Amino acid sequence: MPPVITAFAQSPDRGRGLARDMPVRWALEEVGQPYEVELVSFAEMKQPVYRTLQPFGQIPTYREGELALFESGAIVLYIAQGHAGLLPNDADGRARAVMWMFAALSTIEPPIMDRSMALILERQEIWHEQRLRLLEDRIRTRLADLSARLGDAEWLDGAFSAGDLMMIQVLRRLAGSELLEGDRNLLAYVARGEARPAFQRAFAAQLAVFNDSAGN
Ligand code: GTB
Repeated sequence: MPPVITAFAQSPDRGRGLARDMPVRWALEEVGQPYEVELVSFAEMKQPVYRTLQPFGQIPTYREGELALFESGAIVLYIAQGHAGLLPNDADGRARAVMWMFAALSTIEPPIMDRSMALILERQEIWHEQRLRLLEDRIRTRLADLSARLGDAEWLDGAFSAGDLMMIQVLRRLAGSELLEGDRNLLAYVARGEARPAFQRAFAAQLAVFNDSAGN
């Protein structure tokens, strides 16, 4: 039986590949592992039966035999550890790829998520502009450091790895913003990730869900 992941039946991102089933789909495509998708509504995600899989009532989850996982980063790591293609063979290289996954999720993503939330939830507040400037300055600093570290390399540490996958997915949340557009190096890095055939297949699969749900 192929693994089964859960994803939004109706994704609020309208198929832009920003929901967190995207990195899981991308990882599965990179390693050539077929998978099935169970689509869940917001109401279903909050039911006790779903919360046995995901205590916070969120997507994605991953089931394979007796194993049930949640947290997109943990799922991508599990997939990467079980297949060739997303982690280097040598122990030091593997540890560094995992380090980059953590850097994506715990150093780069937090201010980016805070900005997304501020744009959605805090526009009416009198302090919105001030907070947005502060968050964007924080993001700029992080991106400049990341860009300097990447330099003119293709990927963060040798061959493409799960670290790049998570980092590129996090950076994609800034698509269309001058924060990313203003850094040609990182913009090209994201474009290289998005050009990978595995990314394209994953993106097409989640977009098809949106198109079906919208009757397109
Ligand atoms: N840390 C968890 C993980 O990485 O798996 C976070 C999971 C999570 O945030 N899931 C979101 C969810 O299920 C969907 S991806 N939310 C429903 C809820 O909490 O009730 C986050 C997301 C949502 C929407 C957009 N968007 O519209 O662009 C992008 C990303």
